[in-house]
Amino acid sequence: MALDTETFDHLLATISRFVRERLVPLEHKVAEDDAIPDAIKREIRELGLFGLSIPQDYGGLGLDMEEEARVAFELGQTAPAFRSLFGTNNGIGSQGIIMDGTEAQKQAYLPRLASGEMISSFALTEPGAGSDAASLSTSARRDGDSYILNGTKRFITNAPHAGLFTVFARTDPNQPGARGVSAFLVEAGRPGLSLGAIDKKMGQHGSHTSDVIFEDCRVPAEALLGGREGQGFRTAMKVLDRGRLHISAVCVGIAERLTRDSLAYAMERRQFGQPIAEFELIQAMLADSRAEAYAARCMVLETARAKDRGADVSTEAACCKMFASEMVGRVADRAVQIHGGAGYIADYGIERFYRDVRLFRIYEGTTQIQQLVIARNMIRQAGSGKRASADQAAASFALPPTWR
Ligand code: COS
Repeated sequence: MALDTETFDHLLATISRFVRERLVPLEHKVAEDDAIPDAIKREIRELGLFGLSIPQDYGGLGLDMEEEARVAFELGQTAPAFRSLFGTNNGIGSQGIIMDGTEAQKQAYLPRLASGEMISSFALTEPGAGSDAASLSTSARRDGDSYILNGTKRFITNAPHAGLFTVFARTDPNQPGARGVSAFLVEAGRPGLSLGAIDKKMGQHGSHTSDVIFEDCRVPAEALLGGREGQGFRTAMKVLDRGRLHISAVCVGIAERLTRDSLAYAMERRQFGQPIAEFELIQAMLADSRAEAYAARCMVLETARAKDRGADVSTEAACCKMFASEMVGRVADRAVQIHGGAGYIADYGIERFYRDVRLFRIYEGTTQIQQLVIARNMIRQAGSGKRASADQAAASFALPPTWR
């Protein structure tokens, strides 16, 4: 544990209270206004939520993965737009710097990201490069002691609010795949960097995405993440391994919230002379949701602990993301069904969650990409004839022993 048990329990209880007392009552307003009130943003900053996973040396709380997952279970108890505000600072927007940045880059940005003074975005996806991230075409041409960036990034979370972008661009035009890709830390406001209009999305209103456009955008050579070309794709993959685990934990939290709301409704709503919770067909849906959320919670915690022990959890994180994001989709669908007509009406908020959770099966790697990652790793491991390390074996404890 990064924090002592008492400190962490206190933090968790504070976040839980904040979510229930401050955020849940505002869910509808945030979705209607497509904006999070400034007062709430301030409280989120004061609670330290922007720096949950940023090391203490750089001003964050320095939570380990298990602690972060347990916080994410709590954050999932409300509309995901709130978490999205500080999600990039803790995850895909800061982890590249933490994992592969130079000391100067860490000093320059992490304290500001941890305090929430600066918002960060992860600019990987392009109009022509989504799941096939290694085919990206944004270019970064070396010119003296700077690089000149050209290209467009698409669906970039928090771009309209970002002060810093981790931008993935091709520094070697002769290397078409992953090896030609480098990562850059580009500050907002640079000449040649502009944003597209805010995207109109299916859900998660209050969280914003847009295009990020580079037109002869000159950045100093020190903006190259880690000071090394050709490492960008590996950085992106490592960041996503971690991000996928965090998203899985959020899915668990939302599934638990929707199951609780469904149970409360089923116990109150009466039909045929009794609460509908007395009907076995409703009970079956409640039980399925409860069991599936529990399974995902166990997977996430087990994988988080293995990651904290230093194991390579690429396969397990993909398993978690695939299962948890599909699971919360099923739970949200059942929640609408249990609420019946009320589930389809905006006032009850269930249809909002139904739309919100749809994104989890798409971003940070679609379900199909998770399947690909899992199967490819299985084949690679089997083909190499190597047994998994002890840590990996522990992380994949659910597999039959002969598979390890
Ligand atoms: N950790 C560290 N390095 C990794 C890695 C991981 N999890 N996964 C891959 N790499 C490395 C590989 O080792 C390889 O390095 P070498 O060339 O030195 O051997 C390099 O990265 C390329 O890997 P690979 O050949 O597997 O790349 P592919 O082009 O086949 O793509 C997928 C792999 C499809 C898995 C990748 O493109 C992907 O995850 N796509 C989804 C992108 C995504 O999630 N987008 C969401 C937008 S961000 S919100």
